[in-house]
Amino acid sequence: MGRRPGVPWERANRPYDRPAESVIVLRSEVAPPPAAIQYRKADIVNGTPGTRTRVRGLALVIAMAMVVLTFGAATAGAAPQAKKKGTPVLIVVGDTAGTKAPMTMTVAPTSVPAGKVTFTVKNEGTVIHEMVVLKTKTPYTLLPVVRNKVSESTAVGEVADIGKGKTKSGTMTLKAGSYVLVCNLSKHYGLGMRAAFTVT
Ligand SMILES: [Cu+2]
Repeated sequence: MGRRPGVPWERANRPYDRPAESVIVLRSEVAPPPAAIQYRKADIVNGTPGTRTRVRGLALVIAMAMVVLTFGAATAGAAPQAKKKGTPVLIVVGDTAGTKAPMTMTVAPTSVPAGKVTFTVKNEGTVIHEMVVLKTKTPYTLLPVVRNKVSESTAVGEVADIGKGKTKSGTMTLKAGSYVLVCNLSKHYGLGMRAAFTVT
């Protein structure tokens, strides 16, 4: 540092004697703060440190709520179709040699609440079968048989003509009471295609 003529050495070289502009230039030359500090500053601008994380968490909750609402709406939209079906009851009918051997009919469950009931009948036999719903208090093994069949005067519904190896469904509205399920093709009732059923 050379001494300028006319200016005392101390004054020419003391920093606080520089114009304000010089001070600003000097500040801009200062290295930027480390990245970690910049991030913290950014967080503080948005609120307290950690706010960003909370904001992201809230966004996730809202997104999940929207998914649930969308799913709910879809379910509600499908509701009318679901209403067509009733309490499910699975019936399996079977035979091993047509009318030359005993036949079977299994029902599950054997009791359902009053209202719509959807019977799904699976034919595991070798010939065609059917499933008729009779409302009667007569025990299921004691229905009178006339010309190889029982009376269908109290029938409230049926799942007709289920081919060998086929499965067919039918929905009907049932009141509380005692019922008998039968296959009323010639001789089938007598060979064992009958079951008790209760609606409560
Ligand atoms: Cu049958």
